[in-house]
Amino acid sequence: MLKVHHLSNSRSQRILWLLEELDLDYELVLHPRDPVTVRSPESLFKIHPLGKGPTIEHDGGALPESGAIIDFVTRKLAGGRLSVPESSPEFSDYLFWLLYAEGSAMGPVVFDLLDGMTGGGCGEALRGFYLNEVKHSFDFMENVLSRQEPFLASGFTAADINMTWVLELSEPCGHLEAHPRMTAYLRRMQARPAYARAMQKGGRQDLTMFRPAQPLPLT
Ligand SMILES: N[C@@H](CCC(=O)N[C@@H](CS)C(=O)NCC(=O)O)C(=O)O
Repeated sequence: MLKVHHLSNSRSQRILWLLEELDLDYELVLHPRDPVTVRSPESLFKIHPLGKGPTIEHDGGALPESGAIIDFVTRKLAGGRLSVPESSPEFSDYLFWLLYAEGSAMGPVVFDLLDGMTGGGCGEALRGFYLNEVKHSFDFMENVLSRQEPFLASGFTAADINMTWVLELSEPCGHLEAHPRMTAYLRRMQARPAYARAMQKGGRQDLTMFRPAQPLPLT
């Protein structure tokens, strides 16, 4: 059976949401974050050398990386449901949004998060660069969502699941404040019944923990 390794309060929540949307059976293994460093516990490194959430196990192999997991699950375990076939005119758009989430959109947001977590560890030059990247990327997404919603005109896909986490993580950093379409989209995604079921299984999500009052001892 498919096993999902979920790091508490993390983007592995999106894999639970995907599986709930697809109504697939899975075994959930919860890995609580280290309470001091908020990083992965040792138990995740026993599953895969990268020690990241999400990681899945299937047929004796371990697979990390959200986009790879989503593609694997939709195509191999769900007969293509919630993905887009090569024959569709939306195939390239689907691939773009599925991979843009972690390939480009997330990077600058994570820099901002790390800057906050380390009490300004990024420094002025890097801060200017990543904030500009966040603005450029978020204005682009806002523009797309003002023409169509969700990200593919034909309807909800697994790419929305990958994209939603980017927006969720961005919200406590204030990046959605000037982006009303993205905020409305996020609320609609969070209102899906499968999202609520996944939340119940994955445990409470509190992303404000990435805005600590004191700098964290990041390792
Ligand atoms: N691009 C990867 C990123 C994986 C990743 O960095 N996951 C975070 C969870 S939000 C993690 O494992 N953090 C704990 C750590 O690195 O110690 C994906 O989408 O799966």
